[in-house]
Amino acid sequence: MGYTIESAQSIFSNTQVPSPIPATLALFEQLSVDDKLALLWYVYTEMGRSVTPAAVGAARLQFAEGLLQEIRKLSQPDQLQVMRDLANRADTPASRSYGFFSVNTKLAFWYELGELMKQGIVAPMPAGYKISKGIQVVLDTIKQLDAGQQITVLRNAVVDMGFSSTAIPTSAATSAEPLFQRAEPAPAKIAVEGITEPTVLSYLEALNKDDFEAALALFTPDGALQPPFQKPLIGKEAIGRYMRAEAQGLNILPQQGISESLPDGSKQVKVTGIVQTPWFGVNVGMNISWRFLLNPQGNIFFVAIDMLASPQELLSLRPV
Ligand code: ECH
Repeated sequence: MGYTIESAQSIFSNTQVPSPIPATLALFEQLSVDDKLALLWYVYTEMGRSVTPAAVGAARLQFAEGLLQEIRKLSQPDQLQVMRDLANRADTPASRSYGFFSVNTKLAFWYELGELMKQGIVAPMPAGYKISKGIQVVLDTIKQLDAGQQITVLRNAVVDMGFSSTAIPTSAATSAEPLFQRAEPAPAKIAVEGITEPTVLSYLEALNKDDFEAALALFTPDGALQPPFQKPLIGKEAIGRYMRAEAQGLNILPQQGISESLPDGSKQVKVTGIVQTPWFGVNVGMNISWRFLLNPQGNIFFVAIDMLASPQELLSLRPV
C-alpha cells in the first residue's frame, strides 16, 4: 500500500471544517492566571451540574490523594498560590506531581478541589469577584460552543496545566489505572448506516466493551491513531497505552458513514456519530467523526478521531 501516515491524514479532508476549539483555547491562554482560574470556575460551575459523580470513583482519586491532602493543610492564600502555579505551569513540587498525573487523574483532582472549594475547605472564589473584560470575551465565545465542545475546552485547559519537563505525554506514565464505571451500558452490537466493513464495526464494538486488545488487533503493526487535536500515535504499543489511559468507559453511538474502495484494494471509510464520556454520561454527547484508512487485508493503517465543528457535520459525508 503506497500510503504514508502523512498522506492518510488528509483523507476526506474536504469534509473537515475548522473546529472553534483551538481558537477558544488560544483566547483562554491570553488571560491572566487569576482570570483563567475564575473563568474555569464560571464555566465549570455552570456545566458541573451535569458531571456524573460516579465517574470520579475513589480509586481514581487515590492517585491525586497525596497532593490533595497537602493542599488541604495549607493556608487559603497558599492554596490559591498552588492553583496559580498549576495554571502558570510553574516549576514547583506540586506542579511537577500534577504533571505526572494521567488526564483522568488531572480531571479528578480538579473535580475534588472544586468540591472542597464549594465546602470552603479550599480557598473559594472571593465573594463579589468582578468579571474582567477579558473573561467576558472568552465566556461569550464558550457560550457559542455546543456542550461537547465546552467540555473539550475544559478538559484541554486542565490537561495543559502543571509542570512537565519531558515531552512524553503524561498519560503514558500511568497505564495501570482502574477502570471507569459506565453510567449507562454501551450498545453491544453496532449497525452503521452505509457501513459494512467488519473492521470498522469491530473497532467501535471493542471500544464499547473497553476491549482494547481486540481493538489493537485490528491495526497494522505500523498503524496509527490520531486523537482530536493531537499528532498521530504510531504503533500498537503507543496506541494501546493511550487507549487504556483515555478511552475507558466511552459510549460510542455511531450514526452513519461512507466507504470507498481505492484502486489498490484499500478503503477509506468515514463514520460520524455521538460519543459520551463517563465524566458526563448521557448528559453530554460529543459529535465525532472517525476517518479510517484500511489496507487491502482490511486492517487499520490509520484512523483519525475529530471533534465536529457543528452537528450539521454529522451529515457531511462527501467522498475524497
Ligand atoms: C475549578 C476552578 C479552578 C480551575 C479548575 C476547576 C475545575 C474544573 C473541572 C473540569 C472538569 C472537566 C471534565 C471534562 C471532561 C471532558 C471529556 C472529554 C472526553 C472526550 C473523549 C473523546 C474520545 C475519543 C476517542 C475515540 C476513539 O475512537 C479512540 C480513542 C479516543 C472549577 C475547581 C480547572 C473539574 C471532567 C472531552 C472524544 C472515540 C481518541 C479517546
